[in-house]
Amino acid sequence: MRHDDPLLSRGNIFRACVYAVVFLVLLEISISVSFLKQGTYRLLKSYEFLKKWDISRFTLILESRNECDWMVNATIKNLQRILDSKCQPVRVCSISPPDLVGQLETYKSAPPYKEMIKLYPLVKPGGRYTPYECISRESVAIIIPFRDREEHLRILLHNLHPILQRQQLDYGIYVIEQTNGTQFNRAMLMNIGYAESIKLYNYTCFIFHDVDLIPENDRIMYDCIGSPRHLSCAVDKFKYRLPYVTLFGGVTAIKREHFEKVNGHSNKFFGWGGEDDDMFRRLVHHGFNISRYPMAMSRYKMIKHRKNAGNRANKKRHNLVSTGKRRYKYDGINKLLYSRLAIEFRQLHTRIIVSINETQVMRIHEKSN
Ligand code: UDH
Ligand code: MN
Repeated sequence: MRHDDPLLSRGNIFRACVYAVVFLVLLEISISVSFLKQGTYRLLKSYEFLKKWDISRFTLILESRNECDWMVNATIKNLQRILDSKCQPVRVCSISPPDLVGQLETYKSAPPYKEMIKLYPLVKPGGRYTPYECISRESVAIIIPFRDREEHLRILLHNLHPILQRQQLDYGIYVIEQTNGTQFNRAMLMNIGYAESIKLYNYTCFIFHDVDLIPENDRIMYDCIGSPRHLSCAVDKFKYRLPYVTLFGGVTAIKREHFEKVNGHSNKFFGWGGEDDDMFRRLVHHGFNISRYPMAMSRYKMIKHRKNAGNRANKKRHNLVSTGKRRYKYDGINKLLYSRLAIEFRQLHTRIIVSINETQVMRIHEKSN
């Protein structure tokens, strides 16, 4: 055995090579980690832009990186979707979704639920949907005040789900059902829909939707803008004309922060009529302008129906509307008295069954606040 130069022994040379390889591997890892941090940081920064609606910048930053491994480490909750879908949706959904068709033939009937759920396989239990191809700008809760209109509901769901999916919305459909025995309270049910849906998901936009109104155009976007929007302006039942200019019934869209600012709807309107006029006044009182799409676009069909016995015209409605202003502060979502009897996550909607005690609700007054 030759041991004249131990430094250059094979063993040592081999060891040196191993150290060099290990060193290079570590160097590579540390470079990747710093790149990763930088990537995550850039993503965080871009998310800030997103929040400020600077969407082009957000898209740009994401597009400039083709690989998505670094994104996998982003910890932002709202971007979980990118991760879940293996980095698929990197773009924020467009303001004008690509698959919209405009004027539509509406479905006037609907298959039984057993058949219908097969038509909408991407809808998750509770009537929830999140687009796979892009990141939605906001989350929308569709709130439907409801009692004893099962067929209308089936037809509405059959019409709405495909439209909302084409609109690329992150949405959920909530049917708020009032039990029998009291006069129907549409506005209070919508308040309950707001209160219950935000317990389930961070909704930022609300669409309050009569069960019997079917949109005839998928460009009527079910999203929220800078001011509350009245969507159902031209209804076939009224010969596609606006019955009066301050009408705010049927289908409306309101940002969560705006809805909260006006304390939601009034809870005091039992029976038919007045609650939408009260809401219109509330919004105007708080400085909002109501916006509408052009009449030619915002067309709806009302499914034919009679007045329900549990929804008699409210004789007190004119008086309630004219004295409404003094109640805005305490009559609304900050004082909601009801019992939730059930919550059911059905295949194409969430059903929330509530009972309302009219005497109790009417008794709430300023001093109790
Ligand atoms: N609603 C129910 N069940 C009821 C009452 C009302 O689900 O018993 C809900 C439903 O979402 C409905 C909305 O409240 O779309 C508005 O009630 P409505 O449809 O009875 O009111 P609308 O103003 O009708 O549309 C007025 C009576 C029309 C009579 C027409 C006679 N030709
Ligand atoms: Mn109706």
